[in-house]
Amino acid sequence: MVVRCYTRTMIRMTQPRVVIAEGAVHLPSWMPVEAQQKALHEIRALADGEAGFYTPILRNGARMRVRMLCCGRHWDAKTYRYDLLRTDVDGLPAPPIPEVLRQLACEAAESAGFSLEPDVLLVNWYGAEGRMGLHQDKDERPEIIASGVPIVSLSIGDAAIFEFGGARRKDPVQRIRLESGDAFVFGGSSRLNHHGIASIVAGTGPREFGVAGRYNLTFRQY
Ligand code: MD6
Ligand code: FE
Repeated sequence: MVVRCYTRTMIRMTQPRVVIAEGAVHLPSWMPVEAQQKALHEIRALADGEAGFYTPILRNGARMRVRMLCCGRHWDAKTYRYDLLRTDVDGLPAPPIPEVLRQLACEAAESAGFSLEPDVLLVNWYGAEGRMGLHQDKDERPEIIASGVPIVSLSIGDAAIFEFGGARRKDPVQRIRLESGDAFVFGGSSRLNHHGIASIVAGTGPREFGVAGRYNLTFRQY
């Protein structure tokens, strides 16, 4: 079944779009405040559900410095594979992607000139000390990666210093401050570029959200 996304109003077309590299687009303030609040509502419902946040433990035994929750499929930190069950956590099935969030991801992809039919959502929560080392997202199906289908990232809460590098780990990185409401989309020839979160800028999120830390949502097509 092909699930279609509704098209956004023309207002969106006039919003800023910063091309960071070929296929990598930063959309500052892409989500209106109401959309961020709606997304937060969905995240809180997931967090309160049976299969809530956990701290992933990597195959080398290290604890990640984020708390995670996966929808659609679960990203297994021990095998670096996607699974329908949270095998490395509690064996529960990954909950479905909430429709409101799925729609947002489709729209963000469109705003960046891409098209995406997400079937996986990873929600990461970062506290003040949260970070994520430079990595590539290469655990999706090879044909999806090869086709350049993008990953859509949405940020809510505290700002973060995002590092965006190149195909090789040692390539120079650009530092981009991602604020609450920003979208970052990368696919095409940037799809396998290294990236990570150097730090969180604590206390910079919109006060009215009542959020501690930062949520990052990455939508993928597996
Ligand atoms: C983060 N983001 O923003 C970490 N991955 O917290 C990612 O690792 C990421 O922003 C793939 C595509 C976009 C991203
Ligand atoms: Fe990533």
